[in-house]
Amino acid sequence: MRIDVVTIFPAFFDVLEVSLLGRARDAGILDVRVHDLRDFTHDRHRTVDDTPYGGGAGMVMKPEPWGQALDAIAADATEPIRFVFPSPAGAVFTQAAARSWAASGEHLVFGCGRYEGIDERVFSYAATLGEVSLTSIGDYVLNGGEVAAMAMIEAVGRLIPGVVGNPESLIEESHEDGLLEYPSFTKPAAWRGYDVPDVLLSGHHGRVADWRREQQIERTRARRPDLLPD
Ligand code: 6GU
Repeated sequence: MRIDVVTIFPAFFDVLEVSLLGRARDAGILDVRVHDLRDFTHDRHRTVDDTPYGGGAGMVMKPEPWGQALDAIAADATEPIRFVFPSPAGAVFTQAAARSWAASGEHLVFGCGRYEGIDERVFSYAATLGEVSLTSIGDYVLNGGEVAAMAMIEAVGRLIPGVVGNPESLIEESHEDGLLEYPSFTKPAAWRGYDVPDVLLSGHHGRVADWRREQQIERTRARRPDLLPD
């Protein structure tokens, strides 16, 4: 899977070299390329922002460097592109979106804005080159799209076959079946006065499965009732 990132802070993405995603890159399963937006400027100061028309606080990212960056990426794309612009004003990213993007065969391009955002015309222009998603990772505010893009890259990347060693671990986890994950325990069976639930030591697979399902429903009701049908 091909993923490009455009940012004024390429160093945020250095962590893509570690852990499972790093191994997937080394193995050629994920091809992630990070671009510095300032490389697409032409003035001495490598300017990427300017004051907002209509006034107001903060600065807005200028459209010209973005246009050049998106053109350069589109010019050497071999698959249909989905441009993802992380934005607290976007639709909320979900496991369903991660699944859909991972399965689509699309080339993902993350456009990370800073300041008060990107000139709105960039999104219209991007839509002439591919699909466009403005996507938030939750109802809180970050300083820019980089951390949100990292979260989405990890969520999508781990669904690409071969990135996660044991595909079964992808099935039994929070959100895949619409419920939170059941609690997990390992040895020792007794630790600092806390015991592993007897049912898990019983060797009775049917009872274990029933107990785990009850736990999933119970914690979803307690922690995330919004996920349950009314
Ligand atoms: Cl995608 N960007 C920013 N700046 N803040 C956020 C976000 C994204 N998602 C939640 N908060």
